[in-house]
Amino acid sequence: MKNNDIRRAAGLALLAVSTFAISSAFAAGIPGAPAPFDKGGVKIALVTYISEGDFFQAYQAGAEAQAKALGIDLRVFPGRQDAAEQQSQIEQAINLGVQGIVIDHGLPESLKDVAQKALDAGVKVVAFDVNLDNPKIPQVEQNDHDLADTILTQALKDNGTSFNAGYVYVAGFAPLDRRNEIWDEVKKANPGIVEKARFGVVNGTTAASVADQAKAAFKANPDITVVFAPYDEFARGVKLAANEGGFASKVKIYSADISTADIQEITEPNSPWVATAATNPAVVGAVSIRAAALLIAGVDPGHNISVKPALVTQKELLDNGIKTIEDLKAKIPSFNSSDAAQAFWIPAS
Ligand code: SR1
Repeated sequence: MKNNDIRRAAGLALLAVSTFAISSAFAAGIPGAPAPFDKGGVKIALVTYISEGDFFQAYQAGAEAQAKALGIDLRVFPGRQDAAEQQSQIEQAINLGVQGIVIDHGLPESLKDVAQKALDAGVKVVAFDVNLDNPKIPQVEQNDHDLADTILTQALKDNGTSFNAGYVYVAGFAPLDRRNEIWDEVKKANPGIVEKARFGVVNGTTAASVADQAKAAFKANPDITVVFAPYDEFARGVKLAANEGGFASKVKIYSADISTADIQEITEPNSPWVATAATNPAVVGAVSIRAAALLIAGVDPGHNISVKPALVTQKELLDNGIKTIEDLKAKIPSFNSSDAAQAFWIPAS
């Protein structure tokens, strides 16, 4: 190791240690909880692949709140859509001596080996929305088949079974791949649906990049009337393109996910974004931490852990004056909490 590398490693270790020291000030243990939660001092890493956007920020906030309630020192490694960096962050987490790692999205090929390395080191691993294909690693998801089925059923209800569609998709992301399976089924069952354009990108500025692609797609296919954009950053991009290109009045956008900013976009006058199917990402973040905590306590949380999505339409938001996620929590019980990965000793977040 060169001197620069040694200094960098020492700096990272110091940063990590001080992060733990600050956040563990309240970690005195939970009376009646199984070890090691009865004494406290449990360390978990949340290693993300995507950190931009409302969904991922809310997911992280939910994970942090649940970690705090459990007295866990949570170290968050923010992803930058960089597979090599995410891999190296998992290595760092193992070296820091965490008891658990939550891997949030990523590319399976770059993660399977390092996840196995963590397991071999005795670290418990939970995967959210990345299929690590390992019986020892529970998989958390938002029931993406159900999610896609829910939103596409609404699209058929609004538009009938024959329409020209645009579709936003990037292969390789587990939730998008699962949603794509349902899109394929719906097209097969309804031959009147014609997919005129397919585009998509996931990067640090997904919405803006998708907007550029959508502009070109609308220009080349002015007869598109429905866009399936099953990620809120995709939907924002398509909406921007539809507004700027003058297509907003004849296009309807169906998406996944929701946030307070999304609610504003959906409910603004003449918005083409008419419905979404979504969970509260903060609830999913909390579930991911609870699954890791159960594993650390020696309890099997189950292999497939699912948080059920709900349909949210523009009409419902407008009719009920819903402006924020907090407002939505009052209407949709599953936006407050989930039964997944619960135990009597786990406090609510
Ligand atoms: C690039 S994958 C984006 C999706 O991940 C989460 O499952 C969110 O629902 C989002 O749509």
